[in-house]
Amino acid sequence: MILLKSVELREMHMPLVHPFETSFGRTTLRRIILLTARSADAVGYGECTASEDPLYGSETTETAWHILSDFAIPWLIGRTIESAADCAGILRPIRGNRMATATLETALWDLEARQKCVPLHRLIGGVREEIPCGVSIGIQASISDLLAKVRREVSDGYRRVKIKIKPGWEVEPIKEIRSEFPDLPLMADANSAFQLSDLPLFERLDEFGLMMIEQPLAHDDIVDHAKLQQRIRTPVCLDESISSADDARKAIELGSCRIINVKLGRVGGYFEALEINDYCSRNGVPLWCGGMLESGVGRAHNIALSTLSGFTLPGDVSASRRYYEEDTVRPPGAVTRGGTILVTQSPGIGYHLDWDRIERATVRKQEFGVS
Ligand code: OSB
Ligand code: MG
Repeated sequence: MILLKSVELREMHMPLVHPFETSFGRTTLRRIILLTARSADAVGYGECTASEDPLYGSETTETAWHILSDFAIPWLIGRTIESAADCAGILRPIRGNRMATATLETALWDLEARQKCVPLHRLIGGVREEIPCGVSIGIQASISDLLAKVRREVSDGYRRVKIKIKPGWEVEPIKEIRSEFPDLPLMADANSAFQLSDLPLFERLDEFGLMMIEQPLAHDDIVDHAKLQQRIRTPVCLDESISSADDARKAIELGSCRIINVKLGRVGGYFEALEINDYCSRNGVPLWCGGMLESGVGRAHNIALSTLSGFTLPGDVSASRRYYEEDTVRPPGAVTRGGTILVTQSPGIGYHLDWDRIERATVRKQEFGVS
């Protein structure tokens, strides 16, 4: 049983080690919301995965702050729920805004795990003690910069490399990587930068034996993706288009994708992610855990999610030092020589928050309590 007594929201400013560029833009500074949830007997942490600008999805750090502070938190505070699994149902009347609601939902799962003194991956039914890791490499200034990055990640042991593509940065970069690394598990993420009329381009990419192509077409489309998937051999993986288990079912029924990237924020938290895991496992659709340039708390949640049975492919869960010089948790998440992360066995998300670092990064804070 959880009686939510208080919640603290804080916004942190976290500079990235290198700018991260995708087809929709470039990020140099993350504005990250960290949520602390408290009951009488336990505490839990959630990190908001909304971006600074409404370019990946419609949410932003600012809209998430509004939805959390004016709706989601007031709806749950002072309430007693049986378990964290009840949170999603209470927040369901809020349409969209899933990254906002996931911040609170995931914090309550962490709280329940700490209350029960079990690791979060055990509470959600995870089956892995070690997770395979991949990297996401942003658009670079030149092909030689890109090749240098790929060499570094391969020598660090990562199990697969994903590169970001956009019109004009697709065939050439992939061709060059392929000629140097013929057997590397390689994939490309377009973040919705193309249209069905670009079919000839996708037919060319078909020759490079990519593991998959991620979200080639519109962010809210599953119909054109189905037409595209019928015409190419490379598996289509959906990211932006999947906000719920129902979306996953429809995309699979239509043949819009053969693989799904699951992000806790995009789908509203663990309850929905678990439903997607069940549905996709029953239907033989492999999953992997996506990333949103999370700091340590979000990264820890991604590690827990990656232990679920359906998450059989390496995810975008990589070492924190690729993004942040100073992370919000201690020790910062690291990757083994074999390109894996060893799952911690401590209660909850299993990492210590670095409050000194968090305080220095905090630019605003708001407290909510039972009145
Ligand atoms: O589409 O997967 C994406 C980062 C920001 C927004 C969208 C995406 C990404 C990534 C980075 O690919 C994944 C990571 O956190 O390493
Ligand atoms: Mg993506």
